Amino acid sequence: MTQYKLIYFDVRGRGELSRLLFALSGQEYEDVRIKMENWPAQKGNYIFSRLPVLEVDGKQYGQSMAIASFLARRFGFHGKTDVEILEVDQVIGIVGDILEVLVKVFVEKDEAKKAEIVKENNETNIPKFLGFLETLLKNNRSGYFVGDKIGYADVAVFDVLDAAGALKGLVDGFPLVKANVEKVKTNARIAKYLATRPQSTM
Ligand SMILES: N[C@@H](CCC(=O)N[C@@H](CS)C(=O)NCC(=O)O)C(=O)O
Repeated sequence: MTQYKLIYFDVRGRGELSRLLFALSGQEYEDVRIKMENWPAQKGNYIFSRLPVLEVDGKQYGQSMAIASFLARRFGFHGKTDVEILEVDQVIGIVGDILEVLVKVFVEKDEAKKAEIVKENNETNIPKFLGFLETLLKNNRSGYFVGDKIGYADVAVFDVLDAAGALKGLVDGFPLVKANVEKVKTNARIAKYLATRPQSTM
């Protein structure tokens, strides 16, 4: 049986999407969470000296989105046809756009500038991307982004909106996205994982 190990820090960040995909699949894996204070000593053990890293039968792979995409394919949550894969990747592109504006908040050290970025994100950037997602759900009509069951795209959107603090308030103006997020949160395996996952602020 294939052995999986996911190594990341003890936060959600760029590792949580893969953890959610493991949860959704029901696949067992080792969830290794490195403490920041231990990182400098361990950094050299990992490919690219960055995390997350996925180990598949002892071989290391880096890059969070490549890892998530692989897990989605392996466990049957990616698109089933080339067009469905395009549709999933289209959503993942929007998730990347949201991540890009979120990262600006985390890297800004000046509190006043940080507040300005948060304001612009909440008032302009994130609603714009939520609008794109609402359109995709309207067109697909199943309540899911691609096909008619929960998949990689749905979980990725939930994860990035959670990180953006958009699950309460911001999402309210986008009823189809809100309903889609509810479907993800109430999926039995995801719900179980969410109830037991370590609490972290990011
Ligand atoms: N593009 C990479 C970025 C990886 C990355 O920046 N990882 C950060 C944590 S989110 C890291 O390992 N930082 C510690 C370091 O660079 O020493 C990915 O998506 O995996």
